[in-house]
Amino acid sequence: NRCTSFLRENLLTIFTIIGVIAGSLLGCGLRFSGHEWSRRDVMYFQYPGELFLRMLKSLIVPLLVSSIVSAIGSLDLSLSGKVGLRAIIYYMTTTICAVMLGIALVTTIKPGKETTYTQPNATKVISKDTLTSDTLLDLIRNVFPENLAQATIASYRTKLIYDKNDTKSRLGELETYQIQGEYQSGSNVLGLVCFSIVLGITLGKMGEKARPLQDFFHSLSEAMMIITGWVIWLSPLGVFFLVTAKIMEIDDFGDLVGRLGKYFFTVLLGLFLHGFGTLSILFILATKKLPCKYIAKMGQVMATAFGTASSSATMPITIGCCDDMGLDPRITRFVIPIGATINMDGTALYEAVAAIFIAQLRKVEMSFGKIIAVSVTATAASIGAAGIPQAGLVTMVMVLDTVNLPAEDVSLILAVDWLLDRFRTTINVVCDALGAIIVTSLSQGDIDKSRALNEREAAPSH
Ligand code: DAS
Repeated sequence: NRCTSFLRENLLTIFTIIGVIAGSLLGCGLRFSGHEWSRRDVMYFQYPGELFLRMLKSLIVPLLVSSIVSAIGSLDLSLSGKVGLRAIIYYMTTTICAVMLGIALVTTIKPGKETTYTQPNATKVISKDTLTSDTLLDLIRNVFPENLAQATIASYRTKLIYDKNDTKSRLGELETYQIQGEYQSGSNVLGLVCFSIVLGITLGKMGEKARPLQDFFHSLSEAMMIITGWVIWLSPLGVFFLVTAKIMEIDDFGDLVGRLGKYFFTVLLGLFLHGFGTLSILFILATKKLPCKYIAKMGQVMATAFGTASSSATMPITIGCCDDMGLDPRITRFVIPIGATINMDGTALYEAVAAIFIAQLRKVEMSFGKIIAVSVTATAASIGAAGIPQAGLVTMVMVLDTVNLPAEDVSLILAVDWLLDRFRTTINVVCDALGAIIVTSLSQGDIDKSRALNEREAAPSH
């Protein structure tokens, strides 16, 4: 009956993983059936999956704001300060480790050395109001959005337009490869996070006067988690259709095993070593426990992250997973939404590897100074990237700009980005979840002290 209880507990995860595998098989079957699928066919297959993704995305803003505000508001200020500091130190440490690991691997394996460089016929069209070289200033500017309601609407897109005769797309008409990175909304979600933190601190300071607002945000957060519990049951079908449609529209697999094979392997190796090396070591150092039994409980989170390629959409499920692990919900609802927005180790590693891979393709020597520049901008770009599909590809334009590589070269790695995105998103989410466990464990002493203090204050004076 241990087996049956395991199956019952993990039924949804097992079916979601089956959804990913079945979607991959059907996608390959349809892709290699020889039938030319039109964009409309692909859209029909993608449609149910897109609805699932939109349901999860619609929870992001109300859950993010209500969780952060209610969590910080319910912690006393000194405790929330310590928790926040520990979380930021964890995020920066893991992201910098990921970038360094990525750079060590790409400069050792040199995936771009003997690969022939073919000038992409993609003319990058960046409309005037989007990415410019002062993106770092954009990123900081968006931490303070002038209009909260608008904060998650602005989208940003790079149009890589293949000219007709060279387009590798099998979908016929001139394919404008829009990577809708919603880069601005990614930064603007940063703005919501910043506002929520400030509001949470304010409610904490206001004490009893803030009770109505505090209760409102607490109830809103709980309500969002209940809705998440309903939506999550659609995961197997949702990821099945998302993966099927994505594979149906892949231009050519040749890149995957040919020109980009070594690059693909370098990124995967980096993500694997970071996930099961760096993060595990940090986890053991911080909690004195082995991470495996916790990672074993993250199956649904990893399957959803892999299926949707969106860490923001997976965020409600990550919070639910931490609740199931018995973590303090005030800590979880504080650090997970922030982590899902700014802590993307997988993306940071990927952007550092991709930028140096492209430099190798172009036979551009990377001086130590340039490598440092790539490290800094890859870290910043991962903070600025939104938790949505292929956001890391979009913000990588910022990394290329820094080392004077043309942004069009993003199109050189486009062919495999849809798959690497899924792996790096899974690492992003696992890092966030492990972070919640680590921060809770490091803050346990402060939590107990704060609880004892509150109980003493609440106890009737004798
Ligand atoms: N897909 C992004 C995420 O959701 C990561 C990326 O694009 O790099 O985390």
